[in-house]
Amino acid sequence: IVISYLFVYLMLLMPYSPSKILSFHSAVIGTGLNVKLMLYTRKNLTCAQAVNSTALGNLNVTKKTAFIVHGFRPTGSPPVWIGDLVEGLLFVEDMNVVVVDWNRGATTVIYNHAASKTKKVAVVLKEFIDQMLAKGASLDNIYMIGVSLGAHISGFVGEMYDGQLGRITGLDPAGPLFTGKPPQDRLDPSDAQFVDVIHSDIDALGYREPLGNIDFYPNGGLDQPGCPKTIFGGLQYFKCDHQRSVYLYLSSLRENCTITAYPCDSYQDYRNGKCVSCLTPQKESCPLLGYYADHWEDYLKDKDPPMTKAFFDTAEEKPFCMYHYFVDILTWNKNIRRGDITIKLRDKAGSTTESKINHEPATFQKYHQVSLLARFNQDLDKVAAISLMFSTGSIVGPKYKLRILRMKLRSLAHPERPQLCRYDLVLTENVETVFQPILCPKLQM
Ligand SMILES: [Ca+2]
Ligand SMILES: [Ca+2]
Repeated sequence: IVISYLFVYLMLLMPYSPSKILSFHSAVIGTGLNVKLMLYTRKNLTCAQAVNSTALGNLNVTKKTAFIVHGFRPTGSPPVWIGDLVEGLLFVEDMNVVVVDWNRGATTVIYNHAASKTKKVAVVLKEFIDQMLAKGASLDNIYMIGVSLGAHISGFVGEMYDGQLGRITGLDPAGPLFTGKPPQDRLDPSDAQFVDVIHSDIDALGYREPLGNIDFYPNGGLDQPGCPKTIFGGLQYFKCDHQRSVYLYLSSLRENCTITAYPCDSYQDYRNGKCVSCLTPQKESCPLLGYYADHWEDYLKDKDPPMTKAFFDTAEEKPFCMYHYFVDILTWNKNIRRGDITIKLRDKAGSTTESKINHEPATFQKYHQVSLLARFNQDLDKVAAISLMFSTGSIVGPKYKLRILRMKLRSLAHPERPQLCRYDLVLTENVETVFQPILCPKLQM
């Protein structure tokens, strides 16, 4: 297993420019630990300033300071997303952003060596933060964003301050060599005042179990839509799921759609629509993924233990958000029917969006209302037409009919929007039925 992970890590994040590949010799023996700290502020957005514990440069200790700590890098080039992350953070808030480049330490074919250096990187960071504190900075204002191995490094720094750091965000924290380790040897919720984690590749490079106050599992956390499913996808096959955590976080800084997550015990329960109310009337929404996840800090830390798992689905590409609706269906077939529902919406302008509810067959029983969770890539405000299709998955045999007494469509994100209804429909299997919805009567159960 270790060998296969070595291979995967070797492939991971290979540079796009061959000239940057280190010589085989230095790659194999590994180079010494050399941690570089590069400071960006709104004054120097594009040109980094090298800082260290004796020279803080432009760093303004009265402002928030975000540290970006990357993961294992078998070659010398910086990760492709670093620039976007720096820019995004400075776009949303006037702060100090310090990129922690421990490339040299991470530049070794041996993942185990890189992993063993994580605690040393943490010590260097502590020296720097100690100097910031001496100059008047507050631990409350320290925010560490750690990617892969970098998430555990952030945890080690936090532990050295007894969890008094303001916040740690772990982006797909590394699994190999860390899974099953005690809290002091990995990221855990006690490492900072608030710890939020995105798990996007729990079946390979990431860490399966929860590690923070809130743990987000996009699309269940195993595999991400739009990523190659086979090795024929090349390098993307190895790193795409893992890196998606970074891109999802980035979308919270840039995109105008916010990703809402639903606290739930399991992905299956989420898909079955069991976890859509966040049960906190004082909150305006369910938890948000990414930069603004800390809006939920007080609520999440009040729980015992202070850990929450949250699930959501994403689209294949930017901006990743999906819009959740409930499709309530009341049927009157004599016999129980099981099958998938595909629903399409069309607005007055002609835009369409589709959702297949096919993760497991829905069960339709006479006079029982079934509430299906539908997820659309677009949020159509004024729905002019709806199409429904019912399928049992069988190609031969009789075409079943689904007799619908009432269907109702309601937005989860916008419960104040009028609900759309339709009565007395008969769906023939695998045949799309298009109709105009009407507003549901008020006070309807
Ligand atoms: Ca820890
Ligand atoms: Ca995966």
